Amino acid sequence: MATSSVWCFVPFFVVLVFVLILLPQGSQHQHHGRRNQILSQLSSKAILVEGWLRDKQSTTDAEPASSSSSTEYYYYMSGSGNGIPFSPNLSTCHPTSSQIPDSPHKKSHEVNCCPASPDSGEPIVRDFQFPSPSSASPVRIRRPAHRLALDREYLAKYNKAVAIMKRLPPDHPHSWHRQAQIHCLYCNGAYYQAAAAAAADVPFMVHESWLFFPFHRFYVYFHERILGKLIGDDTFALPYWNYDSPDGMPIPDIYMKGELHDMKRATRHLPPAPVAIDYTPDKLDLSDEPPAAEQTATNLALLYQHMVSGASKPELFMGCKLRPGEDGACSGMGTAEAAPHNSVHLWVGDASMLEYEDMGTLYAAARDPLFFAHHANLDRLWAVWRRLHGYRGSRPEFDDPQWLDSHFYFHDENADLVRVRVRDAIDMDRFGYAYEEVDLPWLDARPKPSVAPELARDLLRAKEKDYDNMLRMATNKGPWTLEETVRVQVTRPPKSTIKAGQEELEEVLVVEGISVEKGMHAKFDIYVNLVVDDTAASPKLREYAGCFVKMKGADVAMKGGSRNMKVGISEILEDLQAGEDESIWVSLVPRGGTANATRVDGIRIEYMQ
Ligand SMILES: [Cu+2]
Repeated sequence: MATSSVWCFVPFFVVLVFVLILLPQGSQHQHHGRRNQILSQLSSKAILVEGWLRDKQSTTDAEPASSSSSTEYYYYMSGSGNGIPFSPNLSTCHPTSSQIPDSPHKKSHEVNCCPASPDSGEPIVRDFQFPSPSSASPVRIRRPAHRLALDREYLAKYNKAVAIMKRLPPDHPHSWHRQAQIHCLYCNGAYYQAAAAAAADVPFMVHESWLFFPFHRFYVYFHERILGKLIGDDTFALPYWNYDSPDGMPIPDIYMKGELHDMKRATRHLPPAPVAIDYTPDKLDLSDEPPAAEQTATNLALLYQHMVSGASKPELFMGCKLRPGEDGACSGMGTAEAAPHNSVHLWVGDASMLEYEDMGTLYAAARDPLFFAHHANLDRLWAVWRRLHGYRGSRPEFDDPQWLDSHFYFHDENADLVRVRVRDAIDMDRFGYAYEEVDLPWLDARPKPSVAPELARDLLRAKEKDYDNMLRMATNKGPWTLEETVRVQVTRPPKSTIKAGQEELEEVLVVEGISVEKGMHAKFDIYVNLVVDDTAASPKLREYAGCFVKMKGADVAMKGGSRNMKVGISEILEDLQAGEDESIWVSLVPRGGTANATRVDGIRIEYMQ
C-alpha cells in the first residue's frame, strides 16, 4: 500500500514542478502572492488526496467510486473547470461580510463563521458511508411537526437533545453554535473553491445552483444523527414542517416553546397565521393580509407550479449547473429554492432586525431550530419531486461527474470529519431515514386562466396597441429597473429549431441578468399573457409562471453578481391556448419595497431537453 501511494504521487509532483516553472517570472511582486496562494492550495490538496487514497485502499465495503484518484490529479493538469470535481478548500476559511459596504441603505457587517481551530487542521477521517442496513439501527421516521404537539415523550427527547447541544462548548463540532455556523460557512462564501488553482479566490457556495438540495440533505442528516447521539437514541428523527398541507402551514406549535423557540421571528407571522409561500417582504399595509383560506389556496397553487408544471426538468427544479472557477460560475436557483425555500425563510425572519434575523438571512438562519424542520420538508419535497418526475433509486438528475463528484465536509455523530459527495445524496432510501407519508393537495391545485383564453386573446391584442410605442420597440432587451411592472413581448424561437423528440422538450422562460443591490432582499413574480390588473394577479392564476426571491445576505454572487431565473411554461401555454402563437407577453411584477434595487437584463425563451 505504501509503495503504491508513492507512485500515485509522482504525477502530482511533476505537475507541481511544472506549475512553479511556468508561473510568469515578470512582475515578481504581483505574482508572488498568487504563487504562494497556489502553493498553499496544492499542499492542502495533497493532504486531501492522501486521505482519499488511504481510504480507497483501506475500505473494501465503500461505495464503488467513479471518481478515481487520477481525476483528482486532473485538477492541476487541466487548469480548467471542465469535468473536475468541485469542493471547498477548508484551509481558506476567512471572515466574510453579510452585507457589502457599497449598499447605501445598510452598513456592512463582518461575519466570521470559521471555527477557532480550523477544520483544515483535522484529518479527513473517511469518505461518507451509508449506515449499514443490516445493522440493528432502525429507520428514523421524520413526521409532520404539526402532528407532534401531543407526543410528550418525543418532545422531551427533542428538547433535551437541543438543550445539550446548546450547552456544549461553542467550538465543539456538535455544539448548537457550530451546527448553525455550517450554513454560514457554505452560504456566505467563507471558503474558496479547491478545485483548480485558478479558482484560488472564487467563493464556494451551495445556494442558487444544483448543489442546493444535496448539500442540505447531508446537513440535516448529520444534524439529526448528532441530536440522537447526544441523547443515546439511534431512532431519533427530526420533524418536518409540512407547510405544503393546509393543516401544517402555520409555524408548528412545538417550535413556539422550550428549546425549539426562537425570539427572532416576525411577530405577525406567529400561529395561527398560515405561511405565505408567495410572501411579499416589506408589506406595510397589514389590512390587506388575505384570509387564511385564500392564503392556503394561493400556497397550493404556487406549489403546483413550482413542483410540477414549471419544474419538469432537473435544472428547473434544482438550479443551474455550477462548475469550478470563474468561468464555471452560474447563479440560478431552482423553482423550489425561490419558493418555498427563500420565501419561507424571509416570512419567518424578524423584519425589525437589520437582516431579518434569524431565518431571513443566510448567515443566521440555522440558529433557529425551525430551520431544520424547514429544510427537512424541502428534503422531502425533493424526494417527492423525484417520484413525480420518474427519478427512481439512484438514478441521478444530472448524469454529470462534475455534479456527482462535487463534495462537502461534515462532522458526523462521532465528531469525525467526513467527506460527502453529491452522488451519495441522491438515493434517500439508503440514509436510514424516511418521511411519514402525507397527502399532496397541491397536486390537484392546477390553476385556471383568469379569463377565457379567447377573451384573453382579444384583450392582449388591445394591449399590444397600447404598448406599441413603448416596450415593443425595446423588444426583449433590458436592462430594466423593476420600479414598476415590466411587460415585454417575447418572440418564441421558430418551431423549425426544435429537434426530434419534441414531446420531451420543455419551453423555458429565462429571465436573464437579474441583479439586486447588495444587502437587499428582493422579489418579483413572473406572468405569461397576463390580462388582469397587477394587484389582482396571484399564483392562483394560470398565468403565474414563477417568482424570483433573494434572501438577505445572498450577496457573494458569482461572476458579475448577476443571476438567471428559469421556469417551464409549456403547460401554461397549453392551458392558455397560446401554444401556436408566435410570441407571448411576459410581465415581471415587483413585490415588496425593494424593487428599485432590482434590475433585469432581458427575457428570452429556450427549449430544454
Ligand atoms: Cu435554507
